[in-house]
Amino acid sequence: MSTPYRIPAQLVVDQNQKLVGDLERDFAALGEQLARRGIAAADLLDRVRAFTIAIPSWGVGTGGTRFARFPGPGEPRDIYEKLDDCGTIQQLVRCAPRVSLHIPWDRPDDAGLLAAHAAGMGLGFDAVNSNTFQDFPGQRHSYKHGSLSHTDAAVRQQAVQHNLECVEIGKALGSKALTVWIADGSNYPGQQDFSAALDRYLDSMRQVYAALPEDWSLYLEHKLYEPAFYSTVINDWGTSFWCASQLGRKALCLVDLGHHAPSTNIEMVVARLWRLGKLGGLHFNDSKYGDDDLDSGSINPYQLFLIFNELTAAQARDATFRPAYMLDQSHNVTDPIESLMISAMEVQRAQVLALLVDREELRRHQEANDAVLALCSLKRAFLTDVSPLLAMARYRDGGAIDPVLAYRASEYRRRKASERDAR
Ligand SMILES: [Mn+2]
Repeated sequence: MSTPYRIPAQLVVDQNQKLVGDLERDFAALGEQLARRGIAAADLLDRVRAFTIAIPSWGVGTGGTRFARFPGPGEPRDIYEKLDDCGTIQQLVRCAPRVSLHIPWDRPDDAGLLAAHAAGMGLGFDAVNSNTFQDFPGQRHSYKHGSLSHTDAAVRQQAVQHNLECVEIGKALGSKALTVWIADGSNYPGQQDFSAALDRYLDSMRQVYAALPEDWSLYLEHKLYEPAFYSTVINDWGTSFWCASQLGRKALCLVDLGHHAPSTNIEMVVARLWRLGKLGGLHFNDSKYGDDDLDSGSINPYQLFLIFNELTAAQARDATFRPAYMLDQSHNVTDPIESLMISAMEVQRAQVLALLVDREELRRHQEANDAVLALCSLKRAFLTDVSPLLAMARYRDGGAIDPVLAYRASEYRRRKASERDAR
């Protein structure tokens, strides 16, 4: 097999050359604006460059709905090709250096080999994700009626074993966390004993927890509904919190933005879980109706900012608080690489905007019960255009000033189509 196409470093340099003059002027103007607010752009730039978010291995393939899937040209066919695409994302945006692996969709033949290959591309591995929500060929028991909370002990044991295998693969990859989301639930009133199902889930999770290395975290991901449409075993943050508390120190809650009812105050869920010492991480995506898995920041960037406002406030109180960030989206009509690059940058933007909030001033307005000025404090931060700061961070780190422009100029997708589709 010939060497897979990579975007030449010189192409990025040439693209940047066309844009760097304007960028430097815009960056200087933003720097002056921020200086008037007592913020040093150089300090902020360091914070921007320190921000990272994980890319899910399944995210670089075209997604689909339950109606259809429309695969694009040059889709990655295996985990190595997926890593190539993740490497391209990281090459251009410089804030996505880790890949979150899904087992068994992307189960490696040799995890050590995969880890070495990834390291050669400057990539590492984030949390591993187990899958007990569908059946795979050769699987002994079906998950049709549940997995970790199934009524049949043999099914539960199979699901536990799968999670233990994920931990083993993760160890070889250098991962430090296992994320568990289960689809267990029911479609009809009376179908499931809510309490017994929760007890069975916890009993299974205790076995998974016991196999976890000391320096690992176990992320519990809740979801309101879907694929179960009447009830779900781990349906909300309260249930997730209780389970994480029962399991122990290494068990933490993971908040996927799409896993809530449309009007849920997610920033408050984030604040609550942090206050209770159980916020482990977030899965970013955007939605309008349900778990739409649209690109982060595409529908409600204000909500994304308000979530980061809570995360930043938490970090101001506890500098050791380091939640795990991952994009968890489905790209049905766009080039996944473009969607993931833009989404990573939008999450990064929300974090920077939250850093602009004058916490001391906001606290004064809160203490004085001045609703209008408190809101103005937040809005002033949110309405700042920090694009030059994000672009400068990418430029300084060797990425692209305009990642989508550079990506299109490289004709990466067309080249991958001829490379991958010619089987
Ligand atoms: Mn998720």
